[in-house]
Amino acid sequence: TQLEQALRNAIIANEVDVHFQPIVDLRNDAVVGFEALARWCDADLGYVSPAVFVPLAEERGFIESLAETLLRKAAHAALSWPKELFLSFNLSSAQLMDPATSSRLLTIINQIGLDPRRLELEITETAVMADAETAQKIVTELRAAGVRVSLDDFGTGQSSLGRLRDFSFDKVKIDRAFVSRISVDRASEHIIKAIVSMCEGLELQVVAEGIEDFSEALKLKALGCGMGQGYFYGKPADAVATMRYLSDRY
Ligand code: G
Ligand code: G
Ligand code: MN
Ligand code: NA
Repeated sequence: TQLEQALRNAIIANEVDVHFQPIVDLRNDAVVGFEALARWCDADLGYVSPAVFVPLAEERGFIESLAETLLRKAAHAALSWPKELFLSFNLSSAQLMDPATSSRLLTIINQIGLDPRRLELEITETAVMADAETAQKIVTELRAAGVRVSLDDFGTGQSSLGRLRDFSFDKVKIDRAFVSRISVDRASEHIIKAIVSMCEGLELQVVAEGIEDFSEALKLKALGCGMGQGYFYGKPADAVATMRYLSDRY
């Protein structure tokens, strides 16, 4: 298709970009890391969402080359940041089904010189479930190299608490569906409180996603959530704007 060809060309031409959204320590609002988010604007097709082109690349079998371009750009940017903040990178389900993924990712950051302890990989429960055995193997290899792994969109999809016991993660990202309802219904507040308490027991870090205003930030702090992310702290921005954001602070 036209979209597929345009995407293949954009990857080769290095035109798929990566933006960065800050993740903060909720106790003091200090930036602790950034999530890398793929962005692509085609000359003819205009802006195409990663929710469209990532699955397309997976289906058509070129997710590896897309992921490699993105990780290269993201890791390069992270090297130039004024502090050793972590870089959080999303893994797709096809990558979690490919046993070569761990060595591929480690080779890339090793070539670029990014310390694996600064890399964090976001995976979803849905992606893990597609091939739990392979996913487990990949995660184990990455964690052995010092890379941290977070469970993204927690609380949505086919969540299983058993997954938290059987799988070794470092961090849980609470889906913004809960955060966006925290001011309007008590149920979301109770659910977040329960997730935070469970994660404390399991020694997992917690990030609340999609914080859009001050009152949500206050509530999450009060609930003991350690980290936050969302438009209130910063929208995803390109590498140059991200450097500016950081130099204003550090
Ligand atoms: O940034 P935005 O809200 O448009 O992202 C839409 C979806 O695309 C989200 O689910 C996000 O996790 C996913 N996404 C964004 N960038 C990447 C990426 O680099 N790799 C993968 N696998 N998914 C991404
Ligand atoms: O699936 P994942 O959690 O990786 O998706 C992250 C996406 O959520 C990013 O692409 C980003 O554009 C979007 N996002 C980040 N912060 C906010 C926010 O505060 N509000 C909304 N509506 N979307 C957000
Ligand atoms: Mn994510
Ligand atoms: Na998420």
